[in-house]
Amino acid sequence: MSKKRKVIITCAVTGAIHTPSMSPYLPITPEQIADAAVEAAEAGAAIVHLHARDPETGKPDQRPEAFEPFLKVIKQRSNCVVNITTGGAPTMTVEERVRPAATFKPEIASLNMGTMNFGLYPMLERTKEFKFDWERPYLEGSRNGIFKNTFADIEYILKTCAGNGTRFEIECYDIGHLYTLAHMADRKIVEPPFFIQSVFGILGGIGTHPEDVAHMKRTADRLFGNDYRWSVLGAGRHQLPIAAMAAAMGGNVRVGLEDSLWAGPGRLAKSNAEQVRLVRQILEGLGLEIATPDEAREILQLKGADKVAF
Ligand code: KMH
Ligand code: ZN
Repeated sequence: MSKKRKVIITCAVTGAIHTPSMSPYLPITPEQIADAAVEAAEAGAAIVHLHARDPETGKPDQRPEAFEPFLKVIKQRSNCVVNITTGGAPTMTVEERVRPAATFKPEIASLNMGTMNFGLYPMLERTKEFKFDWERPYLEGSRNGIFKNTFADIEYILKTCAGNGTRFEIECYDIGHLYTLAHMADRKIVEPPFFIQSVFGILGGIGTHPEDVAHMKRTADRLFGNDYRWSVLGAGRHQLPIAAMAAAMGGNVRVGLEDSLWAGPGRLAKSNAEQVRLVRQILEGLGLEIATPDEAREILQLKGADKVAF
């Protein structure tokens, strides 16, 4: 009998898209980020994808010192795979962005595969009152800003982390990003198996239509064959529909308050774990089993939690 497929759930607990005034449940402090990650893992997430924030203002903070307090706690309390962002926020330089992953040498770090528009400003319509001065200009600034990930930036991140044994969550927001990965793979700058996180529904990237999901998978199949593991995330209200589609097509899934604040129409998720439980229901309803952290390590060929620097 063939081995049953296990689905990897990633939970991205806070990110840099949403701002504190949008939801009281968005984790901000190191304690909140650690608790959110551990609870998500207990609910079934094999991987936690982590950003840090200034505990006073909630502003994205990419200093290694901002990550250190929660990394240690998560490692003590959970066997989950820790994934550190190198995306940070679109307002940061690539040198700032890579520092936490270069310092702490995690099992996984994120890697964004192209420069793009990254429109956060439509969320200004929804939130009228902001608690902190930085929130409105941050969202407004996305009208004229870019998320810069040039070929040189991508190589810089890969080379800075080379030798650390860190593998990558390769975030592809459009079809061209898959071709950029194929180019880097041809040059042997990045090694398979590739963990491709297809991102649907960011304003500036591919949309959320089932044809978009199918096209992304078809293209990745054609370019990478058996050399990749596919995961998806849908932004905002598309989170669970995209997860359901991809799970039915053989994919892995990412949830978390980084990508969506919602647990249902008009209903804010009260925690990251709530979203993990919701996606788990879908997976189990489809007759699928979820991967433990150690199973995720085997599937993605990760180095192990004993080889990180935190
Ligand atoms: N929130 C995702 C759409 C990163 O951390 O490298 C983008 C992201 C980027 O996860
Ligand atoms: Zn992220």
